[in-house]
Amino acid sequence: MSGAPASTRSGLKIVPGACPLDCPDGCSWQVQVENGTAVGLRGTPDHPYTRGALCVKVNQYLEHTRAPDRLLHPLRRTGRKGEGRFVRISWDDALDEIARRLSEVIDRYGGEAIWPYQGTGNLGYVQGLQGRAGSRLWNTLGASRHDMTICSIAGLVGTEYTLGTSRGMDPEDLRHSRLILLWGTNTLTTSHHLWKVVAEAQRSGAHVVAIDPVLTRTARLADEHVPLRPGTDAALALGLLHVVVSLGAEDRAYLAKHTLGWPEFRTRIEEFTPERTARICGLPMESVVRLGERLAVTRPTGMKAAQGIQRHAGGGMALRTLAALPGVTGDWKYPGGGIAYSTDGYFGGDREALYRDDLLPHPVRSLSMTRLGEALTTVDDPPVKALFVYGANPAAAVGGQGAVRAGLLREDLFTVVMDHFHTDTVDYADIVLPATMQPEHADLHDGYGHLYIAWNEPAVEPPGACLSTTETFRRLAARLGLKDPCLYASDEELARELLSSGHPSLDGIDLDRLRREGWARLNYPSPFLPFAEGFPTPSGKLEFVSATAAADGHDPLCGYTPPREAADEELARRFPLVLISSASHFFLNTTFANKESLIRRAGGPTVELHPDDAAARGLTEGQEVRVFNNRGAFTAELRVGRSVRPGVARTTKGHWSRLMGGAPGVNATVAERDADMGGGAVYHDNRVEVCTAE
Ligand SMILES: Nc1nc2c(c(=O)[nH]1)N[C@H]1C(S)=C(S)[C@@H](COP(=O)(O)OP(=O)(O)OC[C@H]3O[C@@H](n4cnc5c(=O)[nH]c(N)nc54)[C@H](O)[C@@H]3O)O[C@H]1N2
Ligand SMILES: Nc1nc2c(c(=O)[nH]1)N[C@H]1C(S)=C(S)[C@@H](COP(=O)(O)OP(=O)(O)OC[C@H]3O[C@@H](n4cnc5c(=O)[nH]c(N)nc54)[C@H](O)[C@@H]3O)O[C@H]1N2
Ligand code: SF4
Ligand SMILES: [Mo]
Repeated sequence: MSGAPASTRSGLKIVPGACPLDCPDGCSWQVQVENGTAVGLRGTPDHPYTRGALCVKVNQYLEHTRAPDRLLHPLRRTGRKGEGRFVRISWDDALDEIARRLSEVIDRYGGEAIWPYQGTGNLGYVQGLQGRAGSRLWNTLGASRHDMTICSIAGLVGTEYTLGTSRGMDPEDLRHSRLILLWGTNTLTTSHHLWKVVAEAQRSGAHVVAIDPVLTRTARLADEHVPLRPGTDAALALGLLHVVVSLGAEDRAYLAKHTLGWPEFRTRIEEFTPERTARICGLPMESVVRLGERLAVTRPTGMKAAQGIQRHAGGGMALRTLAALPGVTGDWKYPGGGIAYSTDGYFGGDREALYRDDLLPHPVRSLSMTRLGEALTTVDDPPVKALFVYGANPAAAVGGQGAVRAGLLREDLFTVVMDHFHTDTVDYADIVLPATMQPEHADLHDGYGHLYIAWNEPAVEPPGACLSTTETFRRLAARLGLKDPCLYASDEELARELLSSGHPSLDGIDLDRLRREGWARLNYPSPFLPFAEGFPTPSGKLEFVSATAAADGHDPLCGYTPPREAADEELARRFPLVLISSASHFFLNTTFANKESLIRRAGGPTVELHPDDAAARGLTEGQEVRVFNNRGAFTAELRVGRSVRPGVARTTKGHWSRLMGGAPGVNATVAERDADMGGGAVYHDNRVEVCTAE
């Protein structure tokens, strides 16, 4: 197996690993090591999903690990908060100070005054987010819980009401689909390995539709682009079902046997006539009817949605209703039918064994990742007094940037930031800790867009004084005088505990095999019908009507919840444009936005307007513009083009303020407000106006 560590010529070793980044593709990779130095990196050739290719962002990852601006030593702040001036200190000094400050906070305010703020920089089960690295220590201290609301939660909660789980199709089964609906996901940019599957289906005759307010790279390669108004996807789904039902094409046998609440849902569908749907979505009526007719006759229809679509006030309901659509057409019974949102959870590892929530001395509060500014500036019971940021860059990535920065500026807030680079957030740290990068530590990964897991074997020694996340927390536990042996588990022990769940998805997979082979497909059939044995809902059926949703305060019935700002006509008079800030092709969130070669390709911040919107403001291509609303503003270079529909503006996430002379970024305009479900973020439900920059 080529994943196995092997010597290909004297002194050259191939070490199996995996990309740690927040990307559904979860690539398996191989590091070539010669004389202790990593000399090459490639996607694992025989991995069925990675297929030997990484991506434009990660192809030069080794170069990034050796970047001259990499953090190599602990630092202590010398200037005022936010100035970003530091002096080098030893690990002993750093750990002494952190242990002392955390102990003081606990004595005076209690453990909940500590907020372990973990982001998506590394998704690993050992070093990263999936395993909540550090959780055992934070639980022992009784720290506040970190509620991971920034990314996909609204859609996870929404799909779960309908299906009883947020897991759906194996995305690889889209190769069997005859009609593919890509709902608000820019596959070629955000999960390009899936495009190979889609393209395979397209070559064998499948019709591919991109449903996106923006003509993305993906939409250009699709057979059809449906540029609906932001936040109106559930209305479109209901309108398409209206056409299906008018043609009598609903799968009555499936509906009778496998669904709950069809009569009520049918009544709701009947409200969404093509005329009304077209009006809500801002589409020609014919395009609703035509797509509805295609959906009525094409089995299997496979749908892929990702996170972009659910960053609106009604984002949870959107996914809840999309997951219901294949219940009407009966698509859930065919390979290649249904919806894939996230495969998170198919890996049946024992996460609880890593988290050890039983160590909590008492129940603690949760603090929402996307409400950072509010929490730092208003929460008082107790106030947040210590913030430990790792794998995250909230000063750039979180909405309400003004409040976030005001909070981070608090002189009485003790902030530790552990990272690879001097990010916007590092500017606000009291202590900075240098973390290892992926070839330098052990980890275990799954992917949220496929059904494989991978082992990442350390390939080289860390540079400078960098330490892994796990080692940092082990040393901090010792400094705090904590005794519980579980705080000192080695990386290998953690991985073995995770893999010892006895879950059927892991039959035949253990650490020794992963080490040998690099990766494994979880034990699910292919093709895979996830609901062949019924749905894991309370009724055992797909629930158009959900008592669980009703108990949580939502409409019992799947439907359409309009976006908040995007649908606010009063607000539209002041801020006529809905701003979408989607993924950049060259950065991953804010990761890589300091990498010279990628900045060169991405350029600075841009905002794209439709020619009519630009002309109405007397704006022209290439000029510097100010994008603003009542929350904040940022400057960007104007692009004028027909990739956006009138009334929509598009920019990308990721740019760092500190590399733009301290200028605010797009998140200065984004609200700190929750979506309808799970407290999700609302990045794309954001009204702005654009004018000439002063
Ligand atoms: N290159 C690159 N890859 C990435 C990332 C990155 O930053 N860069 N980020 C990673 C992360 S963290 C995530 S969560 C995923 C996200 O993966 P995606 O969800 O695919 O990415 P986004 O760009 O956030 O949004 C996708 C599309 O949704 C559209 N959109 C916005 N609002 C709506 C709407 O209301 N309805 C519809 N139908 N479409 C809408 C946007 O125009 C955009 O083209 O990608 C991951 N992959
Ligand atoms: N306007 C707008 N903003 C958005 C979005 C949007 O669509 N629009 N998308 C949102 C989404 S989907 C997400 S997921 C969030 C992401 O927001 P964050 O979770 O804050 O992720 P990043 O901005 O990529 O920052 C991750 C940091 O972790 C560091 N890091 C990587 N690996 C490690 C490690 O092993 N240890 C340590 N200590 N550090 C590490 C990286 O260097 C980087 O600085 O951004 C959100 N922000
Ligand atoms: S960012 Fe995504 S596509 Fe690129 S190497 Fe990592 S997992 Fe693969
Ligand atoms: Mo994300």
